[in-house]
Amino acid sequence: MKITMVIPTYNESENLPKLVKDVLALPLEDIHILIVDDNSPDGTGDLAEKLRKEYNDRVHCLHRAGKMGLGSAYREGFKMAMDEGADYIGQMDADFSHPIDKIPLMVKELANADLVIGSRYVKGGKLDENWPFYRKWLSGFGNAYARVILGLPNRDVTGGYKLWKKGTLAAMPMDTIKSNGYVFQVEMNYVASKMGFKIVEIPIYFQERTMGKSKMNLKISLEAAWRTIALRFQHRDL
Ligand SMILES: Nc1nc2c(ncn2[C@@H]2O[C@H](COP(=O)(O)OP(=O)(O)O)[C@@H](O)[C@H]2O)c(=O)[nH]1
Ligand SMILES: [Mg+2]
Repeated sequence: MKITMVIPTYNESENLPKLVKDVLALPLEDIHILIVDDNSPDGTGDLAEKLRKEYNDRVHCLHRAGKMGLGSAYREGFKMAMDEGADYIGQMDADFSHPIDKIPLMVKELANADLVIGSRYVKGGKLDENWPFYRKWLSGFGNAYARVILGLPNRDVTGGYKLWKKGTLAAMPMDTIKSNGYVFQVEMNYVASKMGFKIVEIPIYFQERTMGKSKMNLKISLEAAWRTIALRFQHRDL
């Protein structure tokens, strides 16, 4: 059972070495990492190459010319992971917000599901306790906004911690998934749900990064706000 965790990076040199070490130390025999780097100015791409050599090709790299967004990084990364024969394909951030020790449970749950989501909004799930009230509110509001507009049954629809079966991902109409920023997560969730895939959520504690900077910005938020509404029309025939 080959598992490939796809990790998009932009200026994550402070996080990447420990992240790779911790993921590959999990008690999962055939777990791999695919780093999708967008020519990070801080040298994350070179670091990824070093890690690839250090870990004897359990680390794979996809180098892109420049910052082209999270959605497009995942689209390319998924394709490469599938071409390289992964059975399970994961998505996770490079900044330790997604608890690595939950991967084995996600793998276990995926045996009886098409997609597993690490969820902040199911019982037992939680947002960083140290986040100020407005950040918690914004996250909760964004999630509720997307759930209501799109009528989604699962709880965490904006999160980016996911594990897909190859068959699920291969059946997703990727050429119709147009989001580039973080709303890509919502679009994938929406399409998977409309296609009738079985989605299971497991609770996670989402910890805010301690190193590096968030790439969230106003442009990404606005894309999320309007595209959430546009998604209803875009995928009306599904
Ligand atoms: N390759 C690539 N990675 C990105 C891009 N934007 C964000 N990321 C990565 O996506 C993950 C989530 O981003 P982050 O800034 O932590 O978002 P936040 O948690 O919402 O503040 C991190 O691993 C980032 O390095 C991008 O345009 N290209
Ligand atoms: Mg983050």
